[in-house]
Amino acid sequence: MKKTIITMLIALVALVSSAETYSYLKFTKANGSTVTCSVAGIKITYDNSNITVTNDEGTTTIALADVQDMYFTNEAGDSSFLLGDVNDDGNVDIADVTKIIDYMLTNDASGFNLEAGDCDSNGNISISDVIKLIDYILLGQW
Ligand SMILES: [Ca+2]
Ligand SMILES: [Ca+2]
Repeated sequence: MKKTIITMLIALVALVSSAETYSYLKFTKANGSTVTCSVAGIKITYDNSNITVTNDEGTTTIALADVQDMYFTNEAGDSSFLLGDVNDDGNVDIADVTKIIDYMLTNDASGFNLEAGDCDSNGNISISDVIKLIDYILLGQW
């Protein structure tokens, strides 16, 4: 009996120590932007069309239809950027295409949002990001 209890305690300790703790809850929206919420004091509620996250920092409301992905992470990351909005002006347009090409030619990253420019999310900036961005501008979807 004593041996069983000790074995169970060891198993419990192992289970607790292997469980990961995360610092942030992150949402990816349909337009590719992300919203990062600290899990400190987090409370999540749903209503008909919105998800509301309340934490120690305040309240964030996101339309459920706009949520593409939701996951826990330890990366604070950039709280929000618009995928393809390379020049950070809030719009995805031909000026962003020009900016990516400029960056590829000059390697000058000033005023260039690298994260937003990696349209195919492969970790680097290349001609495939330009193609993807042009496709998005023409078709309206990634
Ligand atoms: Ca832009
Ligand atoms: Ca890329």
